Amino acid sequence: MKNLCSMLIGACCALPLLAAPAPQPPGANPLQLGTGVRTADPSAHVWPDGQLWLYTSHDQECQQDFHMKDWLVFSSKDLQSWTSHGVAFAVDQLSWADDYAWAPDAAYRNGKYYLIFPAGTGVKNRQDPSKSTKWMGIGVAVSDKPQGPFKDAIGGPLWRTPYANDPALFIDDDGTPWLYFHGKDFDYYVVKLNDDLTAVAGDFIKMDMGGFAPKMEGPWVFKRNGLYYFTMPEQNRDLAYYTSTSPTGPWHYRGIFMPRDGEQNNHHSIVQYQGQWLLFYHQWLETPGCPRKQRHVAAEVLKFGADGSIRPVQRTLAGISDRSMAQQPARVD
Ligand code: FUB
Repeated sequence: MKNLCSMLIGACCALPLLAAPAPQPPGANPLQLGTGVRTADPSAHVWPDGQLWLYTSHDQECQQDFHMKDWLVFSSKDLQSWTSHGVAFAVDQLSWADDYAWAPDAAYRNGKYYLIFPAGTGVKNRQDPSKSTKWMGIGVAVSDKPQGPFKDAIGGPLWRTPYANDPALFIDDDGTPWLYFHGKDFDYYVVKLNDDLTAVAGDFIKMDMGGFAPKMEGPWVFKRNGLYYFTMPEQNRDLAYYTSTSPTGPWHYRGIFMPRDGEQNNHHSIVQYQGQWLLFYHQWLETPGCPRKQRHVAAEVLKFGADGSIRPVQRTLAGISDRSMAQQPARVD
């Protein structure tokens, strides 16, 4: 009897332990960027301080649509713990836009840090698009520090027409800044910027996508072993890529490397850090207190084949938490 009692007590004591969720390892998905903070559209960069910096969209509480108002910034030395630097920039700092603080990008150039961002005004009428007044353009904000404070570098958008959203700035090895964006009719364009990134310095180029041009937002361009990669979410969902020997194409379609997870958008960036290639993206997750899934930034290790192909990437819980393959972090003084 005594044995039975102690067995029952033992079992009862064990139950809460069994029911408790496994602790999330540092750096696992979604990234631990702050309690209750909803992040999306991550733009990852490595700056001269040796840290990885993340600039993200900031979804509102239990967001139903995309009326976002500011952008957030985070940094990490080891991809295990993240420092939140709060709001990098906000639409209320703009005289020319008051809404649609969508997917940002960032750049370091000539000792300054730049936030390249889409913002807009007006209302989108989803039932009758002919009644929409929504407009979006691309702005540039500048700071002496990666975390800001940023200030509007132009006092207006880079241009008003054509419509522009989701900027991705790629600075080539020769220093040329190429700005890719999602433009009118969901096509992708690229334009060269001037040296201080505050004006266009060439024509808008509607790129040759090699005969296959699925539409949508969120381009990201990088270069690896002399090959340019144009990556984007097909139909805003499946992460796919093209390659070219030129930053302006023509592009050769290479396929999908991260398929959709349900009918929700995705938006990503790709960067090399401490010897590993990393994919940052957002997941839509059940979020306590919200009636629908909300966006949270996550990350995975990205691998390449010998032919330069991007290997298919699974969404994992562990994400980039296993740092055993990474080189030692660069010393930061
Ligand atoms: O976050 C707002 C919009 O949703 C982005 O600009 C798109 O890329 C999609 O992620």
